[in-house]
Amino acid sequence: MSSDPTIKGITPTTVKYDGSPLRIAIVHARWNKLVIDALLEGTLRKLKEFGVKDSNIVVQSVPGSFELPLAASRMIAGSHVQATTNVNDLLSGLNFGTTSPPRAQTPAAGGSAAAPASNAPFDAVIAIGVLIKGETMHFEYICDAVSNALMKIQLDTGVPVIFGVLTVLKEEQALVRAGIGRGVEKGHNHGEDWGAAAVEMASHTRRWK
Ligand code: DLZ
Repeated sequence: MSSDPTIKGITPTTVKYDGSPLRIAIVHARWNKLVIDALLEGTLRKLKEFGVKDSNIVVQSVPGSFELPLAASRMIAGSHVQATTNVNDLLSGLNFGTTSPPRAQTPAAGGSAAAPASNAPFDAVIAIGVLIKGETMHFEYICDAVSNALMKIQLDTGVPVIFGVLTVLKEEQALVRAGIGRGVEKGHNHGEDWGAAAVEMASHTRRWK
């Protein structure tokens, strides 16, 4: 085996995108929760790093990945959808198997210190799911249906839909892609890339209108 560094992965952009005017929806499945929680944490952390305001992030869970396209589609159609959970409270409740210190609690959405909720259309939707191959053809059908449907939604609506769906053959592959691998290699949290992709694509599509 070669010890050459891998050429895989995204080249970071040199442009500094500003997330502060953006409104972003996250829809996530609840199957394989440990990995989902880590990916959600990475996504939220990156959105906040780019300056996306807590009050402009709406997180909606659905049962499984098969439900993601409908949720993404309805979030885009119903821009009035409001957050029911404060992003920082959500972050502090996530269980993703790391030893991060607990995060400071902030007032719930609608509390006195919360920024006023916006009902502007979403600039991007991030769909997060973890599909792990089992013994049947279930995996293949769901992967195919979900990836095609999410692509169709973004092309039909012009709103970027970030493909945050891991389609893995083994559990360990999912853990490593969420930065919580159990071996020496903890891996990289792909949620961070999805947060950054959402801010970049939302910024582009605002200019392309
Ligand atoms: C049924 C099912 C199976 C077997 N595996 C997964 C999975 O690995 N990841 C996931 O997100 N969802 C899974 N599901 C649930 C389906 O996505 C869907 O929620 C149900 O079939 C109900 O429509």
